[in-house]
Amino acid sequence: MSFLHVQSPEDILNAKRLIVPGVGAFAAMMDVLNNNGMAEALSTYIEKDRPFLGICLGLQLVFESSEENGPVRGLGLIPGVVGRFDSSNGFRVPHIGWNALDIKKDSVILDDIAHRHSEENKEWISSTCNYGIDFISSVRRGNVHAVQFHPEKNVGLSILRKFLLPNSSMTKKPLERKATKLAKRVIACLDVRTNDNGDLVVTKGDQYDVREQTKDNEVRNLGKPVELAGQYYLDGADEVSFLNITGFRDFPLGDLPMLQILRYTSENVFVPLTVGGGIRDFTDANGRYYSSLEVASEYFRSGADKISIGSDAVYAAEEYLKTGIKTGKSSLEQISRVYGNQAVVVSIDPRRQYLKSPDEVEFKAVKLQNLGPNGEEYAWYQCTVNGGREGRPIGAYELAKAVEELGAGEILLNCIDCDGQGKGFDIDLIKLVSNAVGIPVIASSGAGTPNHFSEVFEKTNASAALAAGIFHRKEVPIQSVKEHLLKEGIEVRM
Ligand code: 1PR
Repeated sequence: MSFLHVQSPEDILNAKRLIVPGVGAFAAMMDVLNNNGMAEALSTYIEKDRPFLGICLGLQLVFESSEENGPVRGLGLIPGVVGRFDSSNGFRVPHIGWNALDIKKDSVILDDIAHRHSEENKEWISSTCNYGIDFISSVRRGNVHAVQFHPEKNVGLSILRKFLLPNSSMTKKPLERKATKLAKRVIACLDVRTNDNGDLVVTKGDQYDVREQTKDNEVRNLGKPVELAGQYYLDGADEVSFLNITGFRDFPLGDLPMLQILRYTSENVFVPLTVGGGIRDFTDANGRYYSSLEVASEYFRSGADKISIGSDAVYAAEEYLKTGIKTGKSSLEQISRVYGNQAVVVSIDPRRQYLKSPDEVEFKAVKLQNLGPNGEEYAWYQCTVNGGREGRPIGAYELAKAVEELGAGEILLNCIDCDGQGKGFDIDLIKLVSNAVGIPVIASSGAGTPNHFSEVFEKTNASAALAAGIFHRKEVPIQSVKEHLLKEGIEVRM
């Protein structure tokens, strides 16, 4: 079997089997398809019932229209509008993570991954999922299949095999179907930077200081990025994040090893990969200008499912709060317009600033569970840029709300005070931010025991919890964190 990357409408019409994979925003995709004649070719191909597999956007495009950036018209081959979830019922939007399917009887490509059949067999729907409401997670008619989720990861390989080789079947026993509830995610994070010998290593800081407290003051080296990521995937991590922590000063496209790391990692790691660090507009020494969109595109092409923006999102939020205008020009807005907000994470690096009274500052403050060093009862969380080196005049609460409006699909909420301390997540901070926004929040910094994970899920609205040090130092395996969560009645993907 040979694979061809489609370049023209003719390539579509000549294909024996066609896969349209996702990651993108609806309007940007339809622009491309309409402008080069591919929309028409796709309609012809699908109308003739030739073998088609749409993934995510590839499913959405066959419907009449989408609300994502619009309304914007799709191919109109299946009646219906792709709508936005209603976040007013307390469910976070976008729907990111691992969920089970309710598979109907004529799914075919899903037959190897579950065996529960439903009496319901509407014309197109081959499976549904539940997120407060039942929604369509896949459609099928004849040779035309499309799935809303990304099946290329993990058990999804069997879906691709079934589409490409319809007569094959798995030797493994089909998986049992579980209740459909979005699982809380456990994420392994790898802070990556070049050490003093010029090698790209996984490092780990204490309150963001990644250098050993020795005479040589060398960068702490906790292992090789590709190897560790592969290990965390095998250990059951739901996602893996790479943060290029010196990206704010080194241009990421000049940092080719980082792109290579992504390429090698994505060959063996079949859970979503996020990469952050240095995503911003950049002009190199020769005067060549690179937009943040080009930087992000290179990361996506190299295997990232999501990109994460730190410093540049702080500047964008400050500007937006000052002017009240969405210019559409910030890296956050540009990348989310083209790739969709589910692909854009904003990483926040706040530092606690203690207060005697919440009225001392214009930023949202919290009443602390534990008093500050001088008996302070309150704190606000000051955002920083450049890896915690510079405090900015904006709080984590204000930043989170602003970046949600600008198009962020998820927040990675670090805390400089807790980073590397192993004393637990900053519950006050995570409560503050996860109650302020409707997008998923990843709790980060401070995990030391499995109990810290259950605590953060029980006491806050975090959708995921991220840790680094305890996994790198092999103090707590990912599997035991998940077993503990399961024992505590918290839904996880085992
Ligand atoms: O500003 O867009 O270039 O992005 C820089 C990115 O690099 C940001 O996401 C920022 O959080 C990250 N970063 C910068 N400097 C550091 C540092 O440590 N010196 N790392 C850094 C952030 C925090 C977490 C860490 C958790 C969990 N590291 O990623 O993994 O705190 O740690 P723990 O479980 O050991 O407590 P830009």
